[in-house]
Amino acid sequence: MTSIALPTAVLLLVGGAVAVQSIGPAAAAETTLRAAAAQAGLFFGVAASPGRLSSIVGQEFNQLTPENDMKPSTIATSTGGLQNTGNADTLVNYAQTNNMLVRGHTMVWHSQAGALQGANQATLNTFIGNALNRWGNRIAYWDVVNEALDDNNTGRRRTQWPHSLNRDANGDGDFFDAGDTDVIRDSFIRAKQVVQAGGLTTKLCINDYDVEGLTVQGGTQNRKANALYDIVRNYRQYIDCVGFQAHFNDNPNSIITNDLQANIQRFADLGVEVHITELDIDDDLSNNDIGAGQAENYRKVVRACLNVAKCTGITVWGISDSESWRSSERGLLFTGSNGNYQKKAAYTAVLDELNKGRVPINPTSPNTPSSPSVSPTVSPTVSPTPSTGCTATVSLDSWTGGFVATVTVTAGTAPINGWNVLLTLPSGSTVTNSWNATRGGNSGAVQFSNLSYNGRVNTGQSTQFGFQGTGTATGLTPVCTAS
Ligand code: 9MR
Repeated sequence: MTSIALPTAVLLLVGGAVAVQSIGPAAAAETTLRAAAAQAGLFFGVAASPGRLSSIVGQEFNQLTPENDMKPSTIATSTGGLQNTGNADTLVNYAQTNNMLVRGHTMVWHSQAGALQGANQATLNTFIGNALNRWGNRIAYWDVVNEALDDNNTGRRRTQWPHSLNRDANGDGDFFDAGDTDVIRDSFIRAKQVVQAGGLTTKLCINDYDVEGLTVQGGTQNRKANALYDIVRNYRQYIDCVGFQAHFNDNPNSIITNDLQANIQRFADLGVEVHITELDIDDDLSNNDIGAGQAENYRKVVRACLNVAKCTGITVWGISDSESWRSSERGLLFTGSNGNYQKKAAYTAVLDELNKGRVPINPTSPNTPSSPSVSPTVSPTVSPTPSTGCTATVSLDSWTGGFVATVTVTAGTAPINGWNVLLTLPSGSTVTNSWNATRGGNSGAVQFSNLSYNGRVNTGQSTQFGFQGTGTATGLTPVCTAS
């Protein structure tokens, strides 16, 4: 007798209408990181060099980043040509044989620039073209620009080469205007041209560290993350993906915060893929907002990515603790060396979390009570308020005790040159952080105005700003005034 397995169907009564929700059988738990990640719809990768290509690499991971072998210090000549590509080729070939994606790392970077150090934009462009064309579609993602932003949460660009090429023509404090020179913009424009000319599918990424949370230790806003957000927003047509390096350690700007998921989400909302690109977590993370052991911290990071559909991959920065660039922090998933590796508790936690998939499991678990990294509810609200020249709508990501609001400002029947949005928060709610707007006030009636680069909005077009807060923000009725 033949038996046919049917998917289970449940009938739900929703607002008087009957909806059918089909529930497939629970997916079987996978036993490798790559299989569990693939089942959840993302890649799980590792950084490696040719000397570290033991069998575990192909067994456990489905993405590979050359840890050092594609850096300009290894492969660039002073005129933007290529040299010494042997190790890079070995890694790309290994990845192909083992069905792994490759992330090229990296092109435009102040560090490890080798013969390219001090080059002008034309030479950088030559190198960008050569590097992209050398491996073509065998590289799925390239870090075109790496670590462009200053340390210590200043929110400023670095000033050393290659950013010393930058010019702020009108002196307004940013490099986004047509008359400005911006090595980030020009490098991405070049990369995009090469991709389009060659019909490549390679995606172009910007990568940085200390950009992971909306806030840093103590709840201070993460200006570096905000600056990266502004860059991606302004150059969205050239940038396909954003890498959060995620080297989590005791530096106050490098801790894991509860708003990691909200930050991933705001970048995803720009339409780019987000990746965790260089993950390692100090096993003694004492200044940690989340405050848990290493395995639990790994779990939180993986969950934050899984909960955002456009977070499409996680890469750990090495296989084992002792072979890591930060061996004393024991930040990786395995111990051991030279191909003889042992799984740590962190490995088991990552595998388990990946196996839960993208849908948050047990969102009311006491382990995850009020964290924005778990089960946000998305509830769009529309402004009913008529306004002069513009309208504003609010979309909310809420969790118990907090929220992130994204406000869309739309010009009416004429272009506007500036805008002002007034919102009245419920009593007890406080804004802790905002981006893409200047803000007056933190509670009660809070006023947001455009910055220099996003005041001009053409007829029917929109721009967005956002803010994060504690408490609730349901039922907001924004009043938009154009200038
Ligand atoms: O892990 C890399 C280490 O082997 C190199 O000595 C070091 C040189 O700068 O670069 C390390 O990788 C870095 C990566 O390229 C960019 N983000 C920070 C990584 C850790 O320093």
